[in-house]
Amino acid sequence: MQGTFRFSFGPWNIHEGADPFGPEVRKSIPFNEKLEYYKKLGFDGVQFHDDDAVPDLNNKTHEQIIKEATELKKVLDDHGLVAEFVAPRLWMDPHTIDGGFTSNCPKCREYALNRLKTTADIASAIGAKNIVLWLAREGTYIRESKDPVTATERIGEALQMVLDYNKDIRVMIESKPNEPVDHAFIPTIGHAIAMGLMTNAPDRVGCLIESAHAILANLCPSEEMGFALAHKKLWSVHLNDQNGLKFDQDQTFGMVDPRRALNQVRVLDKHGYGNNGEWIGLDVKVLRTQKDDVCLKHLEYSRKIFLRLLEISRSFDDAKIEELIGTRDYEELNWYILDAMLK
Ligand code: XUL
Ligand code: MN
Repeated sequence: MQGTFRFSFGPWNIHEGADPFGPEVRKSIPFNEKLEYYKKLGFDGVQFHDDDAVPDLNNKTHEQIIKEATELKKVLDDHGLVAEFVAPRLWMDPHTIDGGFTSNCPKCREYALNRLKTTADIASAIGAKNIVLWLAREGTYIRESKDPVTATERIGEALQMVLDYNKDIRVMIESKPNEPVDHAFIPTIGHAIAMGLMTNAPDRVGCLIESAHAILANLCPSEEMGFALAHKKLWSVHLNDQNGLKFDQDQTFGMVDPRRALNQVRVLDKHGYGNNGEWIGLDVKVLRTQKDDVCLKHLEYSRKIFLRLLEISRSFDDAKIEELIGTRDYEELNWYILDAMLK
C-alpha cells in the first residue's frame, strides 16, 4: 500500500535568522503574509505553537483567546489551509526556566498544566485534532536537580490531565535527546510511545518523529519511523537533516545524507503513511546566509527533494530487491540502490 502525501510547516520555519551568536539578518514577514506562501509552495497544512495561533497569550482572557482562535480558523478556511496541530511553547516563559511539567516549582508546574489546557482549547477552536508535546526543558542540566522517576510520573500526569480535559484531542510526543537541556527525560521515540502506557488512554498518545532529533540520539530516523509504524504510533513527522552530533540544525531535507532521506521516504511510502490523514511536516530552518528574496527555498526544496526521492523509491523493482536479499548479496543491493540514486 503506497502512502498519500500532503505537506505542512509552521510559521517559525520562515524566520529572521537570529542565532545565539548574532542578531536577525532578514526582515520579519507578518503571519498573514506567511499564510499566502503556503499554497504557492505546495503546502496545505499549518503547524502552530499556541502563541503562533494567539500571540501574547498570558495577557489575554480565556474568552479573548478562544475568540481569536475562532477568527484564525476562518482565515485558514479562506486560504484553503488546515491546522495540523498546536504545541504549547513551554520553553520561553519565565515560569518554564526549569521545565514545565517537571519543574521543581509547584506554581510553575501549575502554569504549565494550565497552558496545556489552553493549547487544547485553541486546537479545538482552529479545528486541529492533535497536540504536539516537544518536551523542551523537561530534563536536566545537573542530574541531581530532578528525580527521574518523579519527573516521568509528572509527564504522565500531564498527559492524563489533557486527555481527560479534552476527549477529542490526541497527543503526539516529539522526542529529542538534548538541547536546550543537557539530558531530556523523553529522548527517543521508544520513550515517547511508552509514555502512553502511563495513561488510561494509550490509543490517544502517539508520536511525531523529527529526523534531526533521531540523529542527535545517534539513531537512524527511518528505523525509528519503522518502530513507530509497527506500533501504529507514527502520527506525524518533522523531516529535515542534521550533520552529526551537534546543535539541532534543521537542515533542508536530504541536504547531508540523501540516502538516509531516501530511506525515510521509502519506509513511509511502503507502509501507507498519510492514508489516515497524517502529514509530512518539514521542520526546516532558513540558512542564516539566505537573503530576504530567497528565504523560502529551504521549504520549496525540502518538498521537492521528498518528491524526487519518492520517485526513486517507487522506481525500485521489489522482485529484484527480494532476489538480492534471498541470495544475501547485500553488496549488489547497495549498488542497486546507489546506482538508482546517482543516475
Ligand atoms: C525543536 C523542534 C520544535 C518542535 C515544535 O527542536 O523541533 O520546532 O517541532 O515545537
Ligand atoms: Mn520539530
